Amino acid sequence: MQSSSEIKIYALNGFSLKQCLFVLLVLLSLSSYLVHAQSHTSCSKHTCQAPDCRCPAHSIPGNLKVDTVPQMVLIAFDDAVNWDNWDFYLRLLPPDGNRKNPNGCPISATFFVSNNFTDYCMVGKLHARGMEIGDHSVTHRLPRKWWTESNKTLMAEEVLNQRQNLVVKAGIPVEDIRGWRSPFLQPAGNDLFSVLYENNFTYDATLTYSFPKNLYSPVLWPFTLDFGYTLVCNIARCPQNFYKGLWEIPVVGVMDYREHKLCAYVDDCFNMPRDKNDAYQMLWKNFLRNYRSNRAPLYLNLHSPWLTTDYQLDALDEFIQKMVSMDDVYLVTMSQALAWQKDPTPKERLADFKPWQCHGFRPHAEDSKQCSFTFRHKNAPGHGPGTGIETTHSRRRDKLRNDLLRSRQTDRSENDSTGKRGVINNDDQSQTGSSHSQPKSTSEKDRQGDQRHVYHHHDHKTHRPWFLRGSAASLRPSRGIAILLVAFFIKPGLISFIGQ
Ligand SMILES: *[C@@H]1O[C@H](CO)[C@@H](O)[C@H](O)[C@H]1NC(C)=O
Ligand SMILES: *[C@@H]1O[C@H](CO)[C@@H](O)[C@H](O)[C@H]1NC(C)=O
Ligand SMILES: *[C@@H]1O[C@H](CO)[C@@H](O)[C@H](O)[C@H]1NC(C)=O
Ligand SMILES: CC(=O)N[C@H]1CO[C@H](CO)[C@@H](O)[C@@H]1O
Repeated sequence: MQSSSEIKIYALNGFSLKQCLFVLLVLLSLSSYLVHAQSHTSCSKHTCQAPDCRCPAHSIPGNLKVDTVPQMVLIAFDDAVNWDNWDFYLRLLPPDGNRKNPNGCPISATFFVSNNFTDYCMVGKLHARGMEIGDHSVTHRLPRKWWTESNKTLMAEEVLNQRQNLVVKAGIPVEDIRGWRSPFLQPAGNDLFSVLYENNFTYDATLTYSFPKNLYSPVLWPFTLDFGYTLVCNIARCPQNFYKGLWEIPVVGVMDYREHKLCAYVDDCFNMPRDKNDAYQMLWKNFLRNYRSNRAPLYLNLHSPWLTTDYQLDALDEFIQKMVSMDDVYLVTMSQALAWQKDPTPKERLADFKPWQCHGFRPHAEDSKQCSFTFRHKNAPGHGPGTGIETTHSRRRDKLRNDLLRSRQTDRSENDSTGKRGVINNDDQSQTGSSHSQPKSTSEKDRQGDQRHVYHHHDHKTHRPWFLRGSAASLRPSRGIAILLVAFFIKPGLISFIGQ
């Protein structure tokens, strides 16, 4: 009977341990019911069903077995398209279509095109060769803060006027312009997402996601915003309202070649690759992470200036060649990835998968149409370095770069007071997509190095305790019942065990 004195220690003011335990268990199960009562407004397999709704998750769409899932690789270039980067695109995505996916169709990629310095004739040619063209704003203006503080009217101008530019100047059908990415990966909350939603955009590709932390964890699949954005808001302002059927293709970082830090953009790593092998290994290891875990799409976001370093261009070229040689890897556009996700098709049946067919591809589309290019090729006769065009262009570019650095410094001091820093780096280094960036001076590099991190904002939704956050964490009534049942079953045994 010595243990009964121990029991008294735990019992409170006249309540027996039995009663305490029972009350505790009842409370527990009650709370899980309450959580569920809220959850008609949260994402779960009951409230959100394929094909048009998807909660943020790692699980494979359609519950396919992992080795039947085609590994999608989503290469996306941001900013202006012009002579500064045209040759890179020709090399990586050859116009004769001889780089093919396993279904026999040419590989493709996505371009988020902003207006300033863009040659729309080139954009039209990319589109004719099966590339997806997305909307990346008219002005891509500085400072970055402008985008955070923007209102719906201003966002509508940026989004819709640029879509109109792409339609009118590049001759792209409006229904082919389905995606948006904000400059500097800087969202503007509901002021942005309501514009996208009301104007028939299919997806946004702006919101940064600061996981996975290493090269072994599975990667997030694209999801919809039917129940708002429930993940940690890495760069505020994230959308808070619900946008039924609007997809989010998250910006998931790639791990740098030292496996040390995540980079939002391939070209924006704290540890820049030192040679071709570093660059290739970085791409390859990140590929393997997806390929060997849940085969979520590999998101490779970059700016063309990264390719002005020859070994980086060579590495990406070799990487694409490697991808093309694998029989279960597909380089597709973002819209094609979403089409697959709505209709998850095992790789054996992809030959007939409609959204990945190639009837839209027109080989050598750039031969059929003569463009009068806005920005001359750096090697074009009479327009080499030192000509009027080049110097105006370079001066403008240098000014932009300085503005960008200044704005980052402003941002930084403003934000130091929060004391919180995120993992993903959202610096958008290039306004123009220039190929002439000189190797960075040490001081510039240092300054950038200082600003590797962006600020870790949490919106009010994420102030919920960790176990209630995200889609996977919502408790369901089944769990409440389970707790109650367990309570009733073990109660006599438990009490008698302790009580003896
Ligand atoms: C971009 O173009 C717009 C309109 O042509 C112009 O007003 C603006 O100054 C340009 N922005 C930059 C950063 O060059
Ligand atoms: C948005 O901001 C602009 C510039 O600050 C202002 O002129 C306009 O009235 C604002 N629109 C709304 C709807 O607040
Ligand atoms: C959006 O698409 C639907 C059908 O595809 C069409 O009826 C509607 O007019 C479109 N709305 C806008 C704003 O383009
Ligand atoms: C350390 C630092 O510079 N903190 C600044 C952060 O921003 C606020 C205003 O937004 C300044 O008052 C702080 O001095």
